[in-house]
Amino acid sequence: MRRKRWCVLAVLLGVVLFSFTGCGPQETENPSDELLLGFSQLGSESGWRLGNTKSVSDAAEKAGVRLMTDNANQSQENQIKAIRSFIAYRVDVIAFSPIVEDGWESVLREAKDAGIPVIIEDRYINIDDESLYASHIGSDFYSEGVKAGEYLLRKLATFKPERQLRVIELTGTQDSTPMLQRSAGFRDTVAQEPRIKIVDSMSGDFLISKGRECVREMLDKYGANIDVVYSHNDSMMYGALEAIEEFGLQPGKDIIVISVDGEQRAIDLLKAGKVNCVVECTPMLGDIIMEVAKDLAAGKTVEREIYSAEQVFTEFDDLSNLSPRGY
Ligand code: GYE
Repeated sequence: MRRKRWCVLAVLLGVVLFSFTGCGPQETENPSDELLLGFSQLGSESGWRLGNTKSVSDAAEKAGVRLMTDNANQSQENQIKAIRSFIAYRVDVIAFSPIVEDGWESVLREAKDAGIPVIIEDRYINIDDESLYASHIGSDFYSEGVKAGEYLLRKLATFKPERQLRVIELTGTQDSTPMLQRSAGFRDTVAQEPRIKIVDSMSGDFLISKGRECVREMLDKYGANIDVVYSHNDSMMYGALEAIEEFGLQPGKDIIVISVDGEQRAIDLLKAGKVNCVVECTPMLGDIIMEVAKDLAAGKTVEREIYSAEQVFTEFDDLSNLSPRGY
């Protein structure tokens, strides 16, 4: 009996020692060589965002980078808390996708004081002290707005000269970079054409449900006097299509539909004639983030601004050979 108790004690002691000496199953791969990256994702509002989160985690696994992630559920406060916890944990590099542009100064100063380099991914920040981040990796949202406007000018040229196009705009999250820049690029491009008028603009917060609500409201207000819906992302566009169909109109024909992102579902709708133009914005930023994070951890200088190459898909293009979008 006594002997049995000793055996149990010895086994327990062994287990305790095993875990304290760091010989547990996750630790066998020499943790000191692996870079630890803290990644704060802003939320899960769209297919684009889910694709972006997956791209980061797949790339981390491929690159042998240990990832500590947090999803802020659309709250800047949560993002700031997550970044603070990465600092407390002493990660090697921090990457985050900022929900809005302002309000990052103090937390980034804390990261700098702790000697942790920061990568801004996807959206931008508005900051006086540029030394508070090392690199920004993402899209040129202004040029996405320009491409949407250029498509509309091309479409206008297919109508009789007296034709006017009244546009309603569905904007993304207030004060986020894609919202500000996709608006500005589009406006600057169509401003040269008096036959194109932006009659209303509402924020759908990048969400399907809000896109649907906004378009319902605008159709009630303007009736069939809407010629174009310009949506700042695919999700809001899916909601807009439902509202247009409910109203008894045909999206893609009665109302011209333009969207940004380029999810597979949006491309399928473009091929089906329900959408007229989809501007690409790629969420596949994971590999480049890992590359830059490794360089930063190795003390190398990195590029300050890394843009993705992006295209535009329209009803005028041959889309038969387009490879699967992957998001
Ligand atoms: O277009 C939208 C997402 O910041 C580029 O955020 C991103 C945008 C994207 O939710 O779908």
